[in-house]
Amino acid sequence: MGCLWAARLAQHGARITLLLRGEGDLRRHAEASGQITLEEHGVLQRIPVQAQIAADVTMPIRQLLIATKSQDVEAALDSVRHAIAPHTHIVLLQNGIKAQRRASAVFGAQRVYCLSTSQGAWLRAPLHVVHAGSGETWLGRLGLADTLDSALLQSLPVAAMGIRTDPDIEGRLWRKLAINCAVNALTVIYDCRNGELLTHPQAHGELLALCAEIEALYAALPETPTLDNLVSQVDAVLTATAQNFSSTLQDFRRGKVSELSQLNGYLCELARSHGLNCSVNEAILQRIDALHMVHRQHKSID
Ligand code: KPL
Repeated sequence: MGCLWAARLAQHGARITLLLRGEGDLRRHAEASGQITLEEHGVLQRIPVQAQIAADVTMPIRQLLIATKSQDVEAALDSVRHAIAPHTHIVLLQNGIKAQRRASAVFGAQRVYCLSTSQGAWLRAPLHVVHAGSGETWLGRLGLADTLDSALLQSLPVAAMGIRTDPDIEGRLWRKLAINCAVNALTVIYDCRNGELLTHPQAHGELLALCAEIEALYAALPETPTLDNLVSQVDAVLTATAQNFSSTLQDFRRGKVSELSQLNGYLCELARSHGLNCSVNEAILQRIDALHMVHRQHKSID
């Protein structure tokens, strides 16, 4: 997703710099001739972008778009903290809401913008992104229903990314979190496309049990909005994305740390802090941990 945004921002005329974690990423940038390849409907565009190791940034950053997985947001912010000035806009592009809440608490909700997107993208190779499906993108700040900074909006690829402002981005992120908690882990457990959760009887039974617990937790937790029939919302998302592999299953297959600690894990954290039962979500997380262990063992045998 970070590559898609970088490409769109560059096409929009923004002067952007990719902030990379280390030498390995910098080498891959050089191997790609300093270009992002954006693939859409089989057509390739090559877009030159500058890159730098995050820790080496010296100038204050005007706009910082963080496109890491949600569990890496804090480390990403720490790596450029010295370059975050009072005027820096921080834009977060993650699933879940834990990282967004934390960053808003640390930096102030006024300067932390949250994006929620249904754009689809995946990496064919380092810095080669396939734009797999256009969708909408919502932008807002937690707890602030006012209009957004017009300079920020002008600097973003509003038309190309279908960006719209949402005065209740917090509610949107919570609702998306509920859907991700219901869907993502199960696609790993059943190793299936999203749509199969509707047709596989056992998976569907588990989906219904998860939805029931998530809906009950949202009704009981003070910070969450009430969900209006989670099962039918999940049904609609699974039908619309039936052929897709969830982001969590893609991470799992690549042996990457999944975002589930920020999804079901965060919901369980909140539940426990209020003495609420979240046993269905906990059991799902334990099964995922066991699968990760088996996956790692297989890889070390290979
Ligand atoms: O957001 C998603 C994800 O894959 O993370 C869903 C809703 C499951 C669509 O694939």
